[in-house]
Amino acid sequence: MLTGAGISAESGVPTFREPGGLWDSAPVDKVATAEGFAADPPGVWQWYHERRREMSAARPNAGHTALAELEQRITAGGGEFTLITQNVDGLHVAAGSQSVIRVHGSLADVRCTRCEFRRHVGMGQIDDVPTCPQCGVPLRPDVVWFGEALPAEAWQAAAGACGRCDVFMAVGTSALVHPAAGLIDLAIDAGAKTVEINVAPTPASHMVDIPLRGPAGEILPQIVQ
Ligand code: BJW
Ligand code: ZN
Repeated sequence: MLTGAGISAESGVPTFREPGGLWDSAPVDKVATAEGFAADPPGVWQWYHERRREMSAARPNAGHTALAELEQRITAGGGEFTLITQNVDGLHVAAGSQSVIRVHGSLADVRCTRCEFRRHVGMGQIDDVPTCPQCGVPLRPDVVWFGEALPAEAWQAAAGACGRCDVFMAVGTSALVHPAAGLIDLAIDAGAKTVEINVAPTPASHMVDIPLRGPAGEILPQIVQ
């Protein structure tokens, strides 16, 4: 299972590339690259504080809950279920999903731009520009920006699961951002039955066996039923 921003849309969390989405109001190279952060830590933090505030008010929707239930059922029957998410909002864990691989990090975590310091800070209010207690430089959100490698352990686990799965679903992702979008190809190459759930077509739509058009919060509960 690969999820993207669309699964959280029905919880009120904005997506990136839809009209009116996050990339309409923020320049990607300024807020989602290491270079942009180095040039203006307060400006980038301001944008992330606003998103953290939005996320702290968001609650899991029927799509998140359905995936948690699907996992419970499959594992109770002795099967394997892996939820790979590109989302940084924490809503899958809040919904009760157990096996969650976050390939783009988490907005509830910060890390140092110089040393190995990392801390879970939750979604509550933090300093305007938090600094590292070990070396004093600005801390950054522990998310993956463009041009950065995905966390190695998470990526290996995600690629491994896709390489041995029988059924693969891509839910609420534009399938444009790599390497995450390449997980769909890995699953196809592994011979998996593939499903896409999305309100709009994506580059993956013609690749999957079953493209399902509609909101994840409606389709996923029906699949579980
Ligand atoms: C609904 C719905 C509802 C709405 N129900 N559906 C190969 C080819 C081309 C480019 C590259 C490539 N390999 C690498 C690249 C470069 C780049 C990339 O992919 N660029 C493309 C955009 C062109 N990738 C990278 O830079 C990655 N790093 C990398 O490759 O490093 C290489 C390296 C190796 C070794 C050492 C060093 C470097 C990193 C990518 C990081 C992405 N980060 C972001 C920001 C995270 C932090 C934050 O949140 O601020 O991750 S960008 C943003 O996009 C975010 C998302 O996770 C990601 C994916 O977006 P997502 O989730 O798909 O959202 P949307 O908005 O695009 O789509 C929403 C979808 O939902 C839509 O389809 C709607 O229709 C649908 N929807 N409501 C169902 N109710
Ligand atoms: Zn440090």
